[in-house]
Amino acid sequence: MSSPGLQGAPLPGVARLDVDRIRQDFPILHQEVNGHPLAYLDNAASYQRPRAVIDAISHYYEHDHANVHRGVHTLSHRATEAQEAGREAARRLINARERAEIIFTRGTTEAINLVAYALRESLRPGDEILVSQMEHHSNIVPWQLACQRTGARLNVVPVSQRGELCLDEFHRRLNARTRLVAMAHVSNALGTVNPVAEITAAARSRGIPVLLDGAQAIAHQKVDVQELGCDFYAFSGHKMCGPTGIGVLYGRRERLEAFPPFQGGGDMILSVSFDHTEFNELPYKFEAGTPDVAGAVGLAAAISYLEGIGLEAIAAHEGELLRHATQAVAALPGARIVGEAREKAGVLSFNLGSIHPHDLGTVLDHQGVAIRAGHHCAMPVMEFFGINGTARASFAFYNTHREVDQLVAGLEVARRMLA
Ligand code: 7TS
Repeated sequence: MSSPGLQGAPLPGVARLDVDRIRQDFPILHQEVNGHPLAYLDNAASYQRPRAVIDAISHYYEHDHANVHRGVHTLSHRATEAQEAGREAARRLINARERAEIIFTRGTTEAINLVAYALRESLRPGDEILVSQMEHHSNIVPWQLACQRTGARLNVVPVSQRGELCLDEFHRRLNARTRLVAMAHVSNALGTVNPVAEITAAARSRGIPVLLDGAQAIAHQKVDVQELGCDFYAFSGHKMCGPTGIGVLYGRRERLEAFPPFQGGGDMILSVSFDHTEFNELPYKFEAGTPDVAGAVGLAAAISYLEGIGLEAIAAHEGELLRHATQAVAALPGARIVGEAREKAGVLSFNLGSIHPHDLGTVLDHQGVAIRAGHHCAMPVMEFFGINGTARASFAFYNTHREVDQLVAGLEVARRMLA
């Protein structure tokens, strides 16, 4: 899917964000770290939360908490409604057809594991799961586990030196043995936005289901699962201003209905005897046990917050920050940008000469700049680029150009100290 405005100039008609005002909503951003104003540039790992999300969770615990579904009393009804409002918000955000297609999970990782677990039933020796070389480990290892049990194998679509998916290789590798295509919508290590609509169209024309790992896309651009035509879409609350511990697996109804349950327990059943258990309808069939109701409340608040700002304006602002940071970092002596795809989201991975990324991260932290350093749980793509890891700055809509300057100034210090 192309992502207008992610890297180019602001789109005409897209309002500029009032970032100073937005930052007032985020209590955590207003602090000094090691004697410097905090520049939080580790958003690909986890976002910060606006007060609206924190307040919604507190309000829920102060007024409405009880266990869901099984209760006849008022608080239980309120908790059930709060949980379902979270589901409806997630449905609306990604334009799923119905709420039953929204399964709450602990996050992207659990969502992918749920699909991989279900697929074990039908995988046969010689079957293939098509992934890309730029996947996060959580979109590799669950498939490896499924393959180990079934004799199926991974088929890996390579990336180019720019960090783009080799599309002709994708088309060549999509074949009669492919049982699932599992791809990142946006790469966390490179920032690449994959052409997921084209991927999905090609797979679906052959009846092959597609799972998109949306962990890095969901807070950066408008996602419409019907338009994308994917069968599964996974994302995490904490990567979109919501709480940790909650995420979503979207699945097409017919795919989910064909799946066996993931975990057994309360809420996922209609009736249980020692001879026979009848499973609940969607989505509850996949939600065993007491759910993370506060998580669903926080997720709903996060979604409303993001919608209030507008995903187009978010994409445009992050695109400007990325362009600014890319130019400034690339101009530093010895800089190597890792991931130069034409379509990128707000992720800048780089190395500076032979300085170890961890050392860069430590020196930056001393100057109040939070970035991530390492392999970013994407070791195969690091290996492809012949490196152990990168320093990675990742941007959110509440980041400023001043913070980009602080990053670059910090890198200058690191270079003088360590080069
Ligand atoms: N997929 C992608 C593309 C990701 O970036 C991540 C987390 C996950 C899956 C897993 O998400 P979780 O919420 O279930 O943990 N990525 C990162 C990162 O880049 N740095 O820390 C976590």
